[in-house]
Amino acid sequence: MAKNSNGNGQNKDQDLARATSESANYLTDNQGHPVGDDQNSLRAGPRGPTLLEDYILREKIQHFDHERIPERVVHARGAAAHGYFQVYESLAEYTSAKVLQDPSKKTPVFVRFSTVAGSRGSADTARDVRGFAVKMYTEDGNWDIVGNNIPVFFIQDAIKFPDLIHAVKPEPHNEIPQAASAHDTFYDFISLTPESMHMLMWVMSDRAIPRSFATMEGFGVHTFRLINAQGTSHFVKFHWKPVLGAHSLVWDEAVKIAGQDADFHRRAMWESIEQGTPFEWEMGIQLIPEGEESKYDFDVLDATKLWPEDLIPVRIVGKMTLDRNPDNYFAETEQVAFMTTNIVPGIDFSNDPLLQGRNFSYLDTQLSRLGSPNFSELPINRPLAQVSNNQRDAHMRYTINKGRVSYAPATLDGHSPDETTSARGFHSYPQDVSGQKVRVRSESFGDHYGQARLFWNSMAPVEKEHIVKALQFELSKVETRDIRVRMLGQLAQINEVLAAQVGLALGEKVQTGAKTAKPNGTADSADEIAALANASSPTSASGGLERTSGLSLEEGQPQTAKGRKVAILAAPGVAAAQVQAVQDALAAEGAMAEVVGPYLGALGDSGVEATKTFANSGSVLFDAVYVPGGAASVAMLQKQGDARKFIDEAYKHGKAIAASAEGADLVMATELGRFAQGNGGAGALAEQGVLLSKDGAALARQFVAAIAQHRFRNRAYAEMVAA
Ligand code: HDE
Repeated sequence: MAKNSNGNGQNKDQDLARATSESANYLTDNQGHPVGDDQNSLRAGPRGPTLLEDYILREKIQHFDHERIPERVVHARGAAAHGYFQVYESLAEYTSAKVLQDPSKKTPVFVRFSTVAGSRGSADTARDVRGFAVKMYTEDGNWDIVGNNIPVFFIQDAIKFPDLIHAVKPEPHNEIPQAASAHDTFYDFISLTPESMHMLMWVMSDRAIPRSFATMEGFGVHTFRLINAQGTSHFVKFHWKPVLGAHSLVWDEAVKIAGQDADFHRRAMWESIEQGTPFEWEMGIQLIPEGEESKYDFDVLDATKLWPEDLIPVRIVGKMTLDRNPDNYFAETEQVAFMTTNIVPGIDFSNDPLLQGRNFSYLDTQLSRLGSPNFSELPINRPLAQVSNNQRDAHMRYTINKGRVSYAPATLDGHSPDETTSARGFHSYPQDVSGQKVRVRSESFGDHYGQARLFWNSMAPVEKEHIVKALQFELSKVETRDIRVRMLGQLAQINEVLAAQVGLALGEKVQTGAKTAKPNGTADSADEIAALANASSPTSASGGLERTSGLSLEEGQPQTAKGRKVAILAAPGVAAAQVQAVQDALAAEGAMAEVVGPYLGALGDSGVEATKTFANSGSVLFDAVYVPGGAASVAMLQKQGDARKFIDEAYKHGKAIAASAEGADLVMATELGRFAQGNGGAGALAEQGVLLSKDGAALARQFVAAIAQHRFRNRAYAEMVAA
C-alpha cells in the first residue's frame, strides 16, 4: 500500500517528548529564546510605565489568559489513568477485532472517570452517575467504550438529552444547586418522563455514591455488535467488573467527604497507582446472536433496559489494569477526546437511537471544546496505528505532510493511500433497513416500569432503605408540591411501599392498595410500611424474572481487604510494636494504613510518626479503625472528643474497628462503648465487627477478615450513636 506518512504511527514516547518543552535546562519563551529576567517586566526607568515592547511579558500573560478551554458540558469533573488491556482467550469465534483475539498482546488504554452534573471544581462524592470512558489504542485504531457505572440511561432518544441535562444542571436563574439532582427542574422533568424511572432507581441507590473508582462497575450501556471474519453478528453488551468487588459509600460519608476531601476519588486512584497498587477490572460480555433478540420482552435497542444476568450471563473475557498516572492533567485528562464512533473492525453499532445520536455528538463536542479538527493529533488522542489520508491543514496542524498529492484518485508521486478493501478494513454490518421516514418511538420501547421493579426487587433490605432515604432527601428539597406529588405517583407505579415510605417524609399519604391490611388502603406508620417492604412487585420487560443477580451490591462481592485504608489512632506513649504488627498484617493483604494523631510527626519517643491528625482528617476518609495499646496514648486519646467521635462515626458507618490491649478502653469510652456496656459488652460487639483483644497477632488476623467484609450491617446501636 502506498503511504502518505505523517509520522503518526511513530514511537509515541518520542512524539510525546517532542511535544514537551522541558528539554532545555534554561528558561525560554515559547519561541525558544533564552529569557534573561523572569521577575521584572520591562519598564521606562525603575518606576516608569511598562513598555509594549516587552514581548516576554506579553507572551507569558497572553498564554495565561488563554489557559482555560471550555469544560465538558457534561462529565466536566474527571480523573484518568493509563494502563493496558489483555484478552484472556481469543474471541475470534465472535469478532475479528484484533484487540479481542491475542491473549499475549497488551493494548495500551487511557481511562477517564467522571461525575456528570457538577462542574470541574465540584466534589468527587456527589450523588451522580459516574462516567467510565475507556480509550484503547489498538493496532487497528482507537476503540473507545464511552460508558457509565450504571448499565441503563435516563432517556431512549438522543433528542431528549439537552432537556435532561438542562433539567439536572444548576437552575439557570441562580446557578443553584451545584452537582446535585435534588432540585425542582430535575424532578419536574423526571416526573414527566416515565422512561427515566429505571435509571432513577439506580441513581438513588448506592451505585451513585461509589467508594472508589476501583470499586465501581462499568458498562458500555448500549447494545453493540460483534462481527466475526465470516460476517456473523452477535449483539453484545460490554461490562467492566472491578477485581476488588463493587462497593459504595453511605450517604452520610459522601456528604462529609465532600467537605473533608473534595478530591477523594481522584486522590485514592493517584496514591494507589503511585504506591504500585494498580486499579483492575475484568471485561465481561453478554451476547445475543443476531436474529434471537426478538425472543425477549425488552428491546435490545432500548438503552433504558438491561439484559438480566440470570437470563444472559456475563462471560468474563479479559482484564484491564490501570498502573500509570498521567504526567500532566491538562494535556492528558482534560484534552482526551472520547468518541462513540471510535470503533474497530469486528465491532459495530446497533440502531439504538441514543447511540446513533451520540455518534453525532462526540465529534461535534470535541471540535467545539478543543477548537480544531486536529484534536486527533494531540498526544493523548493520537492513535498508535498509522494515520494515512488526504485530510489537510486546519488550526494547529501538527503533522507535516510531504508531497503534492492530497486527493484521490491520483497517480502523481504514488502517494495517495489506498482503501483497505480486504477483511482488515472496516465494513458496516449489512443489516437490511427499510421503512417510512417517521418520528415515532417503537412500541417495543413502551414498558417503563417493569425493569425499575426488577431493580427494586433485586435489592437487599438495606439497599432498599438507602433508596428510600435518598428519595426522601431529594424530593424534600423540591419546593413545588405538585412535582413532589407527581413523583410519588411515578414511584407508586414501581412499588407502592417505596412510594408510601418516601411519602412519609414528604407529609403525603400514598395509597398502597391491596398490599396493606388497612381497610382504607393507606399505611400510616413507617413500621407498618417497612413490614411490607420486601414483597416483590411483578415485573415486565424482564424476561419473566421478578429479580435477578448482578444488581445488588450486597451479594456475591469478593471479600478482600486489598486497597482498603485503615486509620491507626495513636498519641505519645503508643505501643509501637502493636502499630508495627497491624501495619505488617495490613500490608500483607495490600491494605494501607495511616497513623492519625493529635499532631503531625514523631509521637513523643514512641518511635511512631503520625501522618494525619484529627484536624486534617476524619473517619470518613478511612475504611476501618485500629486503636493500639499504650496506657499514656490511650489516656490522652480518651480525653479527645475527636478521637472518640472517630470511632463512633466509623461504627455508625458499619466499618471494622479493632483495639488491642489498653486500646479497648478508648472504644469503651465512646458513646458506642456506653451502649455496649450492660448489653453483652465486648462479646456482643465482636459480632458487630468491633474487635477488642489482648492477643495482638490473632486480633490483626480477625481485623483483616473484618475489613474484607466491607461493612457490618448488623450494628445494634448505629441509629442511637450521635456522630
Ligand atoms: Fe455522553 N457526552 N452523551 N453519555 N458521555 C459527553 O462529550 C451525549 C451518554 C459519557 O471522560 C460529551 O467529550 C449525548 C450515555 C461519558 O471525556 C458530549 C448523549 C453515556 C462522557 C456527550 C449522551 C454517556 C460523556 C461532553 C445522548 C453512557 C465523558 C464532553 C444521546 C453510555 C467522556 C464530551 C470523558 C461526554 C453527549 C448520553 C457517557 C456532549 C448527546 C448514554 C463517560 O458529547
